[in-house]
Amino acid sequence: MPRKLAAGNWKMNGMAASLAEIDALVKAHPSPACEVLICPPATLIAQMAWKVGKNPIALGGQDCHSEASGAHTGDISAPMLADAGASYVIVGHSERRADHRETDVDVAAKARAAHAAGLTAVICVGETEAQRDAGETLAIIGAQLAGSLPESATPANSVVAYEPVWAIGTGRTPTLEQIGEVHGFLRAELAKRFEGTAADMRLLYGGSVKPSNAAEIFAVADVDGALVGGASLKADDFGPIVAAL
Ligand code: G2H
Repeated sequence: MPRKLAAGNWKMNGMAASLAEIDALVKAHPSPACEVLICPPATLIAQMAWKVGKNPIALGGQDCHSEASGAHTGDISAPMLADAGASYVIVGHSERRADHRETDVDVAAKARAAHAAGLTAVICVGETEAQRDAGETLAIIGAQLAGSLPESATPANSVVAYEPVWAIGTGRTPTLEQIGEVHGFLRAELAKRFEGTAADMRLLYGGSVKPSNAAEIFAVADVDGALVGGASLKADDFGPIVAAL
């Protein structure tokens, strides 16, 4: 498996017509140098899995319940995502933390469920603008990381995505130095827990990644790829981001 990961988070965008983007992406994804992951709405995963076929594009959910099954109207479990063709699931995205009041404890439970279902969990952390302005960024990120990574996490079954909340969908990005500082901090924190193997865990940057800034962000130390929202919806945008990795 390639180390670099370009992950597209379609959020609540995409209907059956959007499957055409997968055809274009399959054609545009030329290189085995990086792994490509698309996390569409759950309604599209099974159809997308059929479209992707044997092409090297992984699929993921955008959230999962912490239980494998049961009376939880409207929720989707990790085994259901796996059954539909997913091999990844995003947990703890700041939009889930804000819209659904998910805590670190909730996120860890979801990641644990993902691991139990054989999925790789993409565990998101990130500070708000007020927290950054207050000089609390590393303390917040450290606490979120410690609280959101379950005991089942390993560098093989987990990916950490740093997504500053103020950079999501705003067109604003941290400086390369700020990204490097947080990613270096994440790596150092992971090294305390995964002695000798922390370098194997992939660290993604997310927040207003686009074709014009992808290459410089990917060149930052300890950035192993990106979690891309708006610019993952069209193969014409996502293709060049993949190519920049
Ligand atoms: C951050 C990102 C995808 P965008 O949420 O997870 O979205 O690239 O649109 O800022």
